[in-house]
Amino acid sequence: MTSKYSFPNDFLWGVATSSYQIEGAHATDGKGPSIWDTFTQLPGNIKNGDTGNIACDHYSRWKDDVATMKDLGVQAYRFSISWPRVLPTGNGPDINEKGLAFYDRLVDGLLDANITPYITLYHWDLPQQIQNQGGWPHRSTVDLFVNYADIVSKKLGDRVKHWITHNEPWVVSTNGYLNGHHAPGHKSWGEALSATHHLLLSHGLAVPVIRNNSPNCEVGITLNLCPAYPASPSIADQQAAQQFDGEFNRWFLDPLFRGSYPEDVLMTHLSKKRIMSSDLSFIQDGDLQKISTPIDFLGLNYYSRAIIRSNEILEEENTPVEINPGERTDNGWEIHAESLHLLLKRLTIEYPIKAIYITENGAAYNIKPNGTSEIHDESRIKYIHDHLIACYKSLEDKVPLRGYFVWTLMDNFEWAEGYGQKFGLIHIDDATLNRIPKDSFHWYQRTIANNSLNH
Ligand code: IFM
Repeated sequence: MTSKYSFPNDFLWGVATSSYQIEGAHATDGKGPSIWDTFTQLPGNIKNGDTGNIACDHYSRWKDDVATMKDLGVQAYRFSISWPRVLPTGNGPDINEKGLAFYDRLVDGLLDANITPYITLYHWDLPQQIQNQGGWPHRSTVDLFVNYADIVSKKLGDRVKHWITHNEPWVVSTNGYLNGHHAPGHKSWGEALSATHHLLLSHGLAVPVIRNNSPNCEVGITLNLCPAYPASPSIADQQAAQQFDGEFNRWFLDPLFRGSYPEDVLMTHLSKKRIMSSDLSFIQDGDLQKISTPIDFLGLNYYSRAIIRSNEILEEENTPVEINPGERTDNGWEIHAESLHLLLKRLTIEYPIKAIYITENGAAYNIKPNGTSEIHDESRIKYIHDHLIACYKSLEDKVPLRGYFVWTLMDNFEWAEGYGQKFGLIHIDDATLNRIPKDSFHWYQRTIANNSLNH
């Protein structure tokens, strides 16, 4: 029987994780400290004082986790490399061979299980020593990242053919250097803007290095994008939504795919005196050309949209204020699957993007086992189902969407929220760290097996 929602035969089904969120083993086998090891030790930074010291203990249990993914039926697994596990001080040539060997074994284990590895090089765990030297706001970090990308892609590039340079540079710069919610916890517009630029530059410079080390590979970058809609048709609300879109989305898309920063956003930064024009000297001649080196795909992390109202009356300036009208997941993010469809169409129309993967999509629902070994997370199933319909409609509209990765395989360390927000298809028992697949795991398993949504 043909289902109404049958996906193309080559559509890729996957799950995604990241190193600090699942590995644990924070000081094992020669790993150096990352900014998250430091940040989580400071009281008040993370809910309940949680840390990633043990996390899901994936470092020891990876073989079981790969077997579970094989059982799930995913064709691809997106995971990240911990930079300080490979280079304890962040810099070559002091390679921690034991750390690199862990990823070598993991890649082989995945390939043996017929699961294609998608590697993210940077998912936020910067070596602490690099932060001590200035971190992402400092230009020297660019070369250090390229050196790290070179080392990893040289080692794994014979077998790994899908590379993502960075995960969500907006989060790195905004939460890490502007509002201080994430490591390293700084609060400075100047730092946030230069961090963004250096993240993007390091991406552009790493692309040819990875291609050289990994013949016939695909390289891309993952952005978290958030479509913005005005709360009313008023000019003020429309301008506020455009400003939000500029700072959240176009500030990353334009340099990557057009080789320029959006003029309106630059003007806003200057007119609001967030930065002086002389401070923009971190943008050097030739940088934007390097940043816009053509890539093979865009990774899109989509969770929610934003409804934007201007607060011009209150503060006599047009500043976007995000409001959140609809149904929400347990961490307060509005559920709006249709916006994913519209976003995918917009990306294809406005930017020369060859291919897109949804590298993350999923929902926080903090549903616990009900005394049995079952976890009935219908709400997560509905969330993923509805977003897959958005993917399906996008494919019908000829969006070059190649695959979909659920965030995330198992409940894990959700950054400043600690272990309280649960996005996993698998529950982790707090005391034993035993894995218990949720109903959503079994539902996704059937979806993959049928390559369709009707079952
Ligand atoms: O857990 C994070 C992930 O590390 C990056 N994208 C969003 C997820 C949910 O907050």
